[in-house]
Amino acid sequence: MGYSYDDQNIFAKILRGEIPNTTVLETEHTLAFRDLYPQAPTHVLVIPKGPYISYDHFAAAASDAEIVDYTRAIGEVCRMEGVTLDANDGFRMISNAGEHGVQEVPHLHVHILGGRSMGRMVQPKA
Ligand code: DGP
Repeated sequence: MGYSYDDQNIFAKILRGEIPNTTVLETEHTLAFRDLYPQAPTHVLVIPKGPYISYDHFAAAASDAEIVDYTRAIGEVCRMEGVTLDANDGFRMISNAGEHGVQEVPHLHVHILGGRSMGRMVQPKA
């Protein structure tokens, strides 16, 4: 069983310019844009431009250049949004994967959430 990327997912369409987005940062290998349904004053999604489904897929298959670019872009977005610890009270980074992670869009994305306390990381099981 390997990784099977669906190039009809919403973020692939955003990368192809078929769906508009509110871009926060674009680099050679990375795009960051505002979540359509923000759950905090800062809610930015950061995605690699390459066809990766999840963080584990990206970590295994992406080039060193893509991984460095993505990692630095995430930090840069935090700085641009003013949520870094040298400027503010911090943020939460989330990357959901698959069914157990409750991932809606099957293209790797990190959520950067900040501007308020995000509460406990995981809700207690009902
Ligand atoms: P996840 O559940 O981790 O796969 O999160 C997917 C996120 O993508 C969710 O917070 C809502 C957001 N989203 C879904 N469709 C769109 C879209 O068309 N544009 C933008 N900017 N965000 C979207």
